[in-house]
Amino acid sequence: MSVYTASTTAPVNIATLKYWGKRDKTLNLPTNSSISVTLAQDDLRTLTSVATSKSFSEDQLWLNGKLESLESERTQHCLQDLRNLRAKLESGDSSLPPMSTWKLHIVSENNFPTAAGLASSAAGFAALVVAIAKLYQLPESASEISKIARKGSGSACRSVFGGYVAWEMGSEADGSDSKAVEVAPQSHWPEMKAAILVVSAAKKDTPSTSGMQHTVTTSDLFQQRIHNVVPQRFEEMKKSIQDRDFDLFAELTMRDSNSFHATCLDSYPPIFYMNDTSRQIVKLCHQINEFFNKTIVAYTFDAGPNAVLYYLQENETKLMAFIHQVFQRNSGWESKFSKQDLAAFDSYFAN
Ligand code: 2P0
Repeated sequence: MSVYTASTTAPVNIATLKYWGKRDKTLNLPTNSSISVTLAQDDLRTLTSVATSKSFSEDQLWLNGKLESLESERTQHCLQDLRNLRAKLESGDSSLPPMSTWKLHIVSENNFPTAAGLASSAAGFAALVVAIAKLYQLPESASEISKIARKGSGSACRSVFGGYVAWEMGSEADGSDSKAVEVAPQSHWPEMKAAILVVSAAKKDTPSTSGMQHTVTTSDLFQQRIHNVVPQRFEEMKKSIQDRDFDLFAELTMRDSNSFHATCLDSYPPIFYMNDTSRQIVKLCHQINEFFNKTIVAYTFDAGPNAVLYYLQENETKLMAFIHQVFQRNSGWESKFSKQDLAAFDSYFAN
């Protein structure tokens, strides 16, 4: 009996303009548009392989080597949408094997440690949906496929693309215009780099899905954010990427992280994702930019205390020297700094 297979990888994405709030919980329709930068696939990605055959008796998923349930409503939503599209194809071409009625075996693995504190759901759902779309040979565009990944997890729609990605919130009640689009490919701005500073590997105490709904229903500041802040910032950030304007990109990214965490703090009772170390990193980044009299680094924090820093390759050593100096860890960067750099940082911190 024939077994048909397909594989794909999907990258981890980190939002620089945050998605926080749903206007429809079942369809994962957001209250604002968002933008993300994809982390390099060689570093952080989910690899998913799918197989289907008439002989398979049930849908099965192995996640990082463990058999997991596929029963969640979100996963079922994605599988159903993909099967419906495949069934439509089959109804127009009787030579196609009737895969839409067969069971699926799915094997998925992340190449990044759970301790990095990165949400794996975005890359995971994106890889799942893209792998099955490939298996089914669906002709739909990546943006169309992103709408299915969105139903798995909102931020997953952005991981269908690499590089710089926008998730347009859309306005239709059925979600037909709430999709990811490419702002620019990674090759447009290859000097952009990201570093993750792991502050804590502990599981976050307020999950994103319930946290954002709590903010929507209790924060006054949230209304200000979605109506008066994000729409303009969305256009400005896209332009900063298109123009490769790091200064502007960095400022918008830091402001948006602060704005998102401010709405969390303004929720009632408040939600705290950042901790003292996170705040120390925020302060440090501003100090670094002040020290160099130039914006060389931007921070952003998701629904947890870990920092993601964005910087240009040319500034990597300077930036890491500074961070190393402050946190005094065995970072492996010691040997890369010049004596002059270290002396300059020493005297800065001595003052
Ligand atoms: C984002 N986050 O834009 C924002 C910033 C966390 C902070 O998307 O309920 O896991 O599955 O749609 O996508 C985390 O939320 O939530 C998230 P669901 P998701 O990346």
